[in-house]
Amino acid sequence: MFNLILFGPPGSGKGTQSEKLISKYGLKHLSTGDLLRSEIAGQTPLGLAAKSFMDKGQLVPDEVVIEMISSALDNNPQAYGFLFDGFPRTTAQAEALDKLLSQKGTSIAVVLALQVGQNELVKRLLNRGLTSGRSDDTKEDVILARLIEYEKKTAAVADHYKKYDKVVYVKGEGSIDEIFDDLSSAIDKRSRA
Ligand code: B4P
Repeated sequence: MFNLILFGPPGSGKGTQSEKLISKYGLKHLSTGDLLRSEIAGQTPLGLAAKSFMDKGQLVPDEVVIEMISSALDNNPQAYGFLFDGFPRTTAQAEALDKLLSQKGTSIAVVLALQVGQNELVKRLLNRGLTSGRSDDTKEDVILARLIEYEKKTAAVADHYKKYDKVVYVKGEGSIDEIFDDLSSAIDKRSRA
């Protein structure tokens, strides 16, 4: 199996690049943001609980997202590999993911960390908010809260994987195709290693 994490702050291009990478590398896309939004659309109890956090720009509690990922892994036994998008977002989630993968006899091959400046992130998210229908993209205070959550709780996930020499930084500003080429080269190098 080849498993990778696409990592970066909100608006760094994780969702955008994931779509292209899964089709090139035949990976199963697991986006906790998408899974949570589909629970909200289905008005499930999990979705209703998650919405109150997401609307404020806060992270959803670890146990909720870990359980969602655990089920998604169990439901895809034939996958060649997984692309994790927006997960893990805390050190506890990273430790839980490592454990779940090791129980399946596999691990994370590489963490691709997209680097984008804060002004560009805010601009992209507000711009997406014009058309996405996502309430967490329309209010600047909610966007700033998401960026603060990222610095406070998520940035440490890169430190967790640096201990195992798994993090590759990729510039996340420029054209979508240029960034995709850089991500692809990083994957090709790691999959040959
Ligand atoms: P997510 O759905 O993961 O969303 P995101 O981080 O906001 O966006 P992403 O990074 O994927 O967006 P993209 O850059 O592709 O999370 C939403 C919320 O769900 C979180 O705030 C949290 O509450 C909750 N949540 C999710 N996972 C969780 C977890 N594991 N634990 C706890 N809570 C969790 O796109 C942004 C925009 O930039 C797009 O409009 C795109 O077109 C544009 N763009 C992309 N690349 C560009 C480029 N190169 N140049 C210009 N624009 C670009």
